[in-house]
Amino acid sequence: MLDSIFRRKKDEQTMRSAGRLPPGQSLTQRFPVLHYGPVPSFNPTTWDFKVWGEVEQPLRFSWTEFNQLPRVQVKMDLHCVTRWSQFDMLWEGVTLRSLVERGLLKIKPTARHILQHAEYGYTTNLPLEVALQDNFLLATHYDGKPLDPEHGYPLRGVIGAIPERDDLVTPYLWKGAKWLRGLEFLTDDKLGFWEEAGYHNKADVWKEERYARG
Ligand SMILES: Nc1nc2c(c(=O)[nH]1)N[C@H]1C(S)=C(S)[C@@H](COP(=O)(O)O)O[C@H]1N2
Ligand SMILES: [Mo]
Repeated sequence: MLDSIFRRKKDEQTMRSAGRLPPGQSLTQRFPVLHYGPVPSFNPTTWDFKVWGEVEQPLRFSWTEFNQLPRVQVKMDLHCVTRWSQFDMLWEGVTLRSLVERGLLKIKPTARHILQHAEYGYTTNLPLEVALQDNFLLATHYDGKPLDPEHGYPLRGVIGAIPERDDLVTPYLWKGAKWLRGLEFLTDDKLGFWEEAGYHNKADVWKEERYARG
C-alpha cells in the first residue's frame, strides 16, 4: 500500500521532470473508467460506422469492413480533465490522415470541424486539423487487446499526447468519444456534450483549458 503510493509519487516526479505532466494533473497507474450513462452492448451484424457532412461521398462501414482499414499503433499519454493522467498507453486503430492519404476519405475544402457521434447521443467536437493529427485515433485496441466494453468497445475516438511531439495540439480526453458510431464533417463548429455543459472548446491540456470561463 505505502509502497505503491511512493512508487506513484516517484513515477509522477519522473514524468514532471520529463515535461510530460501537464499543469494541475496527477499520475494514475490504473486505467480509470469515466463516462456519462450506461455501457452499450455491441451487435456486430447491425453495428456500423458512418461518415457524413462536408465530404465528397458519405461512407458507411460494417464492423468487418472497418477492420480491413489500415491501422497504426501509437503510444500516448492521456489526460483527463478530472486531473488524472496515464502515461505510455499503447493504442491501435485508424487515423483519419491515413484514410485521406489512401483516397478512402475525401474531405471537402469547406470542412473545418468534426463532430464525433457515439451511442446514446454522446458527441464531442474537434477542429479538423487536430482530428487529422497523429494523436487522434479511431481506436479498436488498447495494450494489444480489443478495448474493454467500459473503455469503448468496439470503437472509440482517443486523443492524447505523443511524447516529444511538441508540434501536436493535445486536448483533454473527453475529446475522444467511446462507442463511436460516426463522424460528421462541418463548415461551422458545433459544440459536443461536455462543451455544451461548459467545458472548454479547445481544451488544450498544456494551457489548462478546462472550463469555458473561470
Ligand atoms: N460515449 C462517451 N464517450 C466518452 C465519455 C462519455 O461520457 N461518453 N466521457 C469522456 C471522458 S470525460 C473521458 S475522461 C474518457 C474516459 O475514457 P476511459 O473511461 O476509457 O478512461 O472518455 C470520454 N469519452
Ligand atoms: Mo474526462
